[in-house]
Amino acid sequence: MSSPSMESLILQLHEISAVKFGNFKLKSGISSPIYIDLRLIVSYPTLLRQISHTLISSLPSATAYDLVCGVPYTALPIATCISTSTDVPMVMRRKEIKDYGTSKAIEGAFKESQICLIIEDLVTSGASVLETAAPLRAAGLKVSDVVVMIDREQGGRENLAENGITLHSMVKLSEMVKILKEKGKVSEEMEGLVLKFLEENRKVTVPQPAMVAAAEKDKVRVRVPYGDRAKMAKNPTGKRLFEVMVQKESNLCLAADVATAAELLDVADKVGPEICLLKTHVDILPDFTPDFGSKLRSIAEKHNFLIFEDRKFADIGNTVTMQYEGGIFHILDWADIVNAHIISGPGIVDGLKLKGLPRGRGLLLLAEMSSSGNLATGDYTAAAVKIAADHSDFVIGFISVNPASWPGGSENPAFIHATPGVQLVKGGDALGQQYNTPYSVIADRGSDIIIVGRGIIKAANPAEVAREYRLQGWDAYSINCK
Ligand code: 5BU
Repeated sequence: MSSPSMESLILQLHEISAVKFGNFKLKSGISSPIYIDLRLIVSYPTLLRQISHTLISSLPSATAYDLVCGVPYTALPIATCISTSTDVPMVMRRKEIKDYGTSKAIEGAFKESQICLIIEDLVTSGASVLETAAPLRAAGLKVSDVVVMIDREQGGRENLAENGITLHSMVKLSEMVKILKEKGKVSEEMEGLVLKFLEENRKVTVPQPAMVAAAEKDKVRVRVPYGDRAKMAKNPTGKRLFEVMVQKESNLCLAADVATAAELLDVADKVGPEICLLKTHVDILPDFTPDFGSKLRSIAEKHNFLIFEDRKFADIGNTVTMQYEGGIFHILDWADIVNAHIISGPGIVDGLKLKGLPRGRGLLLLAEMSSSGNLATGDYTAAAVKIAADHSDFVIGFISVNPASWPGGSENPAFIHATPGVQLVKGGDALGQQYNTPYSVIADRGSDIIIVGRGIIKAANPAEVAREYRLQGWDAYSINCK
């Protein structure tokens, strides 16, 4: 039920045209019958004060926090207003960090392990909240709650819960429209249009109650730190990978699925500082030349990352020895790591090991896959675990999706788990790929490395976005290590 003060706020937002009805083209290209622009509220100090008050009152009384942080830019004045009226200090997240080696991502005075409440004006997918949570968490702050003025009910709540953040909203978009209709500000027809729009644009159809996610979050899985696991690994490449992860505070692997070798080398150099591993599909590069491997290796040396050719060998042992070493790609010469299906039985590992082990290379076994309807499940996954145990000198770990769910399968900490199908929000593509978030992959599903392709390479600034993924991945790892 809405309170009279809430109704008055909503009426005022409508009055100042911060909420408009009609036919609007959104940034995403879709047409919407409602448009919300809360940047306007800075011009109405009384309203801003009322909003800040109502926002804080909509939090459950048990919510604890030492600091507040507004998501730039619209929520910054709201956070400031909350901070001055409640006497809770504020921190600010820098949106643009020119030289992130020296500039601070978070401004303000704070101590590690303090709890920071995020303040936001409007949540759609939750992506901007996640972009603010990542550097806060990376700076050692705890983030578990966000309070928002308006929840557009388009998957934000679920996406945030996937990342261990509970969304509290002052009002849901559907409730707001209902109030405006009751007060005669919009017609029944317009209310219907907005509700229909919301229904058609709900990204997540099965809402996961935030309570469940919060309870999940409390089930802390203690994990062996990567540094200790480096000492347990028998294979030199497996050992080095763990060491690089610790040195660079990165559990991010870039899936460099770009159109040409030239582009690949370029993105490797730009994103190199953020990653522990770079994954290639060398057979998609039309301009491959024999010096590709040595060029990529010098970039890998410069930025201290390893190279993983996602070749997915699948044949009998004798054939894969030739595919690994020969052909035009000479994968053995430049890839630290390759992977293999186990469909053909353990002979494939013997074959690859014959060539790879003398060179100190490592192998990942495909124990699970990220695509929908794949057959690498149950007994197949268990068979991969068994083969790995029998070849722990060469096998460094697995391609996994949910190793925490394997019966005892992720118990040997010498093995590393790398997971594809990762983006900042849960979802999928048109061809069966399924995405989970860095937090859910690392913290909930117990994997070690996030493999990210289009989430980074299709971004306007891949290096900047890679940094976000690195921070989120590392933060999700650090939570369970403490
Ligand atoms: P994406 O753009 O983040 O969807 O790219 C994922 C990459 O991981 C891509 O190179 C795939 O070939 C690779 N991948 C995968 O998506 N799923 C799997 O199960 C395996 C590899 Br194995």
